[in-house]
Amino acid sequence: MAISLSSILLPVSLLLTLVDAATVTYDFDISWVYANPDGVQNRPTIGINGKWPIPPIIATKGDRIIVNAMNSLGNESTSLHFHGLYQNGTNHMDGPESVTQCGIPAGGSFTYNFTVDQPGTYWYHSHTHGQYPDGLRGPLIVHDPDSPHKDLYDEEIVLTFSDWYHDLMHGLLADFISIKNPGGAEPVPNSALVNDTQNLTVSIQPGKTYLFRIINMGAFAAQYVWFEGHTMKIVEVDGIYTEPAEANMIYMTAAQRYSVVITTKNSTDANFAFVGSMDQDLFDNIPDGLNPNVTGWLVYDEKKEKPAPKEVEAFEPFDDFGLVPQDKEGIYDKVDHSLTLNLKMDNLGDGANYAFFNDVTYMPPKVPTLYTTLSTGPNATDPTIYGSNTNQFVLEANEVVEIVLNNDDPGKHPFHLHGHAFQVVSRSEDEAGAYTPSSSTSFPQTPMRRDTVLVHPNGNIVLRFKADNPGVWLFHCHIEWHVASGLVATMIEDPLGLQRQLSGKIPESHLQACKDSNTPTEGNAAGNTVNLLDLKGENTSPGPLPAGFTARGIVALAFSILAAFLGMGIIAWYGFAPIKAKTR
Ligand SMILES: *[C@@H]1O[C@H](CO)[C@@H](O)[C@H](O)[C@H]1NC(C)=O
Ligand SMILES: *[C@@H]1O[C@H](CO)[C@@H](O)[C@H](O)[C@H]1NC(C)=O
Ligand SMILES: *[C@@H]1O[C@H](CO)[C@@H](O)[C@H](O)[C@H]1NC(C)=O
Ligand SMILES: *[C@@H]1O[C@H](CO)[C@@H](O)[C@H](O)[C@H]1NC(C)=O
Ligand SMILES: *[C@@H]1O[C@H](CO)[C@@H](O)[C@H](O)[C@H]1NC(C)=O
Ligand SMILES: *[C@@H]1O[C@H](CO)[C@@H](O)[C@H](O)[C@H]1NC(C)=O
Ligand SMILES: *[C@@H]1O[C@H](CO)[C@@H](O)[C@H](O)[C@H]1NC(C)=O
Ligand SMILES: *[C@@H]1O[C@H](CO)[C@@H](O)[C@H](O)[C@H]1NC(C)=O
Ligand SMILES: [Cu+2]
Repeated sequence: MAISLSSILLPVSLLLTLVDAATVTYDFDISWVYANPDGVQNRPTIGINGKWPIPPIIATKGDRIIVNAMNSLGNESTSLHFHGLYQNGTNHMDGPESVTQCGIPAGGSFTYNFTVDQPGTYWYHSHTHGQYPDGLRGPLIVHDPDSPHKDLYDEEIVLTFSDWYHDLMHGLLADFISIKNPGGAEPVPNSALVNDTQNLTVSIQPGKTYLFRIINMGAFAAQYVWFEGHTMKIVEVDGIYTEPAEANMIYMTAAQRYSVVITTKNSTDANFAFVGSMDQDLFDNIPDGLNPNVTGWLVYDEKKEKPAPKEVEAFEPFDDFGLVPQDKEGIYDKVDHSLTLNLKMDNLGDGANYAFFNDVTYMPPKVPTLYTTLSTGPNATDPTIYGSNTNQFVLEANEVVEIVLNNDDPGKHPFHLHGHAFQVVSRSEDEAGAYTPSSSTSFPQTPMRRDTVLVHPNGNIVLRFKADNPGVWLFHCHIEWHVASGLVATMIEDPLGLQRQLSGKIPESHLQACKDSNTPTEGNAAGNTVNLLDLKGENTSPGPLPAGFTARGIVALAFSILAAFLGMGIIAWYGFAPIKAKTR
C-alpha cells in the first residue's frame, strides 16, 4: 500500500493548513488468505496484500483517491464499491459489476480514480455477486478539518461490527437460491465480530472525549450496539452531520454508520464492556448454541478485570428517524417524480425463492447498464433498452424524486441508494401495510438524511432526493442474500447529461476488464446495437411456477418431503423434487 508522501511526512497540524488537496494511492493485491476471527474455524478469506483484516482507506475532504486493484483470486471476478461516496462526475468508479463496470476478471487489474468532497464515515466492499462477506470489506474514512463537531472530541477511534460465516459465500448462495430452500431462509451467521475479531480491548484515557466511528459492514445481521456505563452522543449518520443526539443503544443495519462522541470517566477504577448483539428477528431458524453477541472493552486500566457484560432485558434502541441534519436542509416538498416499489418474496419456476420489486426480480444485464447509456445516443432515455429484469427508472436532471417502498414481507430490510444520501420523510411502524399519501401531513421539516435506511416488517418508507448527480445508481436491499435473490432497482439519472460527462472517457483498464471477460460494452441490455428495442437473448429470471403450483404449495411440498426424507439425505430429495420450469 502506498500512501502519498504528504500524508506520511507532515505532522497533522501542518497537513490541515495545506491548501492543495492530496492524492492518496492504494495498491491492492486481492487474494485468498486464511483467517479465523472467531477462533472456531480457519477458512479461506479474501485479503489484500496477503493480509486480512484488509486496510482502511483514509483520506481528507477534497483528496483524490486512487485504488489500483489487482485481482489475484484466481477463481472469481471482483470489483470495489466505495459505499456512500457520491462519485459525482465519476459514475464509472462506483463499482457494481454489470452496472457501472465489468467484473475485474481473475488476473486482471483495474484503477479506481475519484475525488472525495464529502467528509464522514464510509466503507468499501466488493460489489460482485455475493462476495463481500468472504472478507472483502473495510472502513473508508474521510477526515474534515472543518467539522462542525471538531470541538466535541479529543481523539477518534474506528470500530467495525459485522457478522461472520464459517462457510464461503459461493456454496451458501447455491444452497440459499435453491429448490431445497423454497421458503428462502437466509443462512444464519456463525458469529458476530468487532474489528474482525472478538474480545477487543480499546485503550482509553480518563477525562477525555472520543469520536467513535462505528460501521456495520456485515452481510445480513443488524446489530444493537451499546457501551456499558457510557452514553453516546450521535453526531453523524452515513456521512451526514447531525445535531448531537443522546443515545444509550443504537441499532445498526448492515451498511449503516454512526459517529458517536463518548466522554470517558474521570477515574480509572473500572473497565467497561461494550456489546454488539445481532438482531435475531432476522433469522428464520436459530441454531442451537448461537452466540449473537460480540463483546469488547473500554479499558481504563489494563491491570483491572474486564467484566462480563450485564444482560440487557429489552432492546430499546435510539430511533434514527428523529435525527436532524446539522445543515438543516429542508424537506423537498415539491415532488416531480414519485415512483413506487412494492417488495415481495416468492418462488419462481425453478422452485427457488426470489425477491421482487413490482413483480420483477433483478437479473444483471449482459451489457453493464452504464455502457448501455453511453452507447445508445438519444435512445438512452428510453427505459425499455435497459432490459426486462433490471427494475429501471429513468430520472430527469434535477427533478425531485420520491421513492415509496412498500414492504409486503414480514422481514426487516435495509435499503441503500448509490450516488446520493436521501431524505427519509416517512417511515411506518410494523404491519402498517402500503403507504397512503393521505398520511403525509406530519412530515418532518428537516428530515434525517442518510444512505441506508431500515424499512419495518410489512411497513413502508418514503425517501426523497434531488436528481443532481448524473449516473447509473443502484437502489437495493443491503442484505447480501437479498441482492443475490434480486431485490435491486436501477436509477438511470440524467442519461444524456451522463453521456456529456463520460462518453469516450472510460479508461483503458475498465474496457480491458470487459474484453478479458468477453462482455459486450455497447447496445441494449442484450447487447443488441442495431435495434435497441429488441431484447432477444437478454438475461432473464426463471419463468413463473408451472400452472397449478402455488408458491404456498411448493413450500408445503418441500417441507413435507424434507420431513419425510429426513435422515435419508439429499439424494432421495434430489430424486424426488425436480419441477419443470416453464419458459416464458
Ligand atoms: C472471546 O471470549 C469468549 C469468552 O471467553 C470466548 O468464548 C471466545 O472464544 C473469545 N473469542 C476469541 C476470538 O478469542
Ligand atoms: C476459490 O479458491 C478458494 C481458495 O483456494 C477456495 O477455498 C474456494 O472454494 C474457491 N471457490 C470456488 C468457487 O471454487
Ligand atoms: C486520475 O484522474 C485524473 C483526472 O482525470 C487524471 O489527471 C489522472 O492522471 C488519473 N490518475 C490515474 C492514476 O489514473
Ligand atoms: C479497529 O480497526 C480500525 C481499522 O479497521 C483501526 O483503525 C482501529 O484502530 C481499530 N480499533 C481498535 C480499538 O483497535
Ligand atoms: C470530570 O471532571 C470534570 C472536571 O472536574 C467535570 O467537569 C466532569 O463533569 C467530570 N466528568 C465526569 C464524567 O464525571
Ligand atoms: C446476548 O446479549 C443479550 C442481551 O444482553 C442477552 O440477553 C443474551 O443472553 C446474550 N446471549 C449470549 C449467548 O450471551
Ligand atoms: C454533483 O455536482 C453538481 C455540480 O457541482 C452539484 O450541483 C450537485 O449538487 C452534486 N450532487 C451530489 C449528489 O453531490
Ligand atoms: C431509437 O429510437 C427511435 C425512436 O423510437 C427509433 O426509431 C430508432 O430505431 C432507435 N434506434 C435504434 C438504434 O434502435
Ligand atoms: Cu432485504
